[in-house]
Amino acid sequence: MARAFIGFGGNLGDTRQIITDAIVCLALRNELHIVSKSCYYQSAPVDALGNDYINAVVEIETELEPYGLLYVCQAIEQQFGRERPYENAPRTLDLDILIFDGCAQNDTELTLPHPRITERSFVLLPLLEICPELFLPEFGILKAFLPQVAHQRINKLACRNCTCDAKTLIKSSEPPYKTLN
Ligand code: PH2
Ligand code: MG
Ligand code: MG
Repeated sequence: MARAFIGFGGNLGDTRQIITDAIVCLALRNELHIVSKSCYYQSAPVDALGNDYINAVVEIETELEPYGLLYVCQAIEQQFGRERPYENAPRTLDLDILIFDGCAQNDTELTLPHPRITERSFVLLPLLEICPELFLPEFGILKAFLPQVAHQRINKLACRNCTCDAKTLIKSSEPPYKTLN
């Protein structure tokens, strides 16, 4: 089983609800299970237009290969109406694989670990919330980068299902949520 971290984000529509529902969709997949989930964080768009973003990070264990997980993530984005009219356009839902085990690759479709993990408070804070001592060979101990993002405005939100594990999350989420075919 591989351990991976996925970043969730969005700034179009009821993003908190969308992320909550999307995590349920992810949890329902047979090929993976959710280990932990961060709270939700609100921040200004970085190098992008539109409303404030809501972001969260989820830790999973999976039998999938990195590209298998990428296709699952893209399918969930599609379910929630993701459109790509231009680069970094406002979006209902964005799923980014941040870390996949010790995997290091630089493909056009999928770079691992995500190259900007340490530069963005909206990734670093939720990631460190669920894994405070995280170490990556490419970057070292991640918490050492906190001072460099300290100037970026970000608020941790009191969120729905904030501390639930995946099973409780599924039970407590109000149907109907969209299911995968
Ligand atoms: N995602 C982007 C570009 N800018 N800004 C915030 N605050 N949160 C994001 O998730 C985000 C962004 C491209 O994926
Ligand atoms: Mg992104
Ligand atoms: Mg993306």
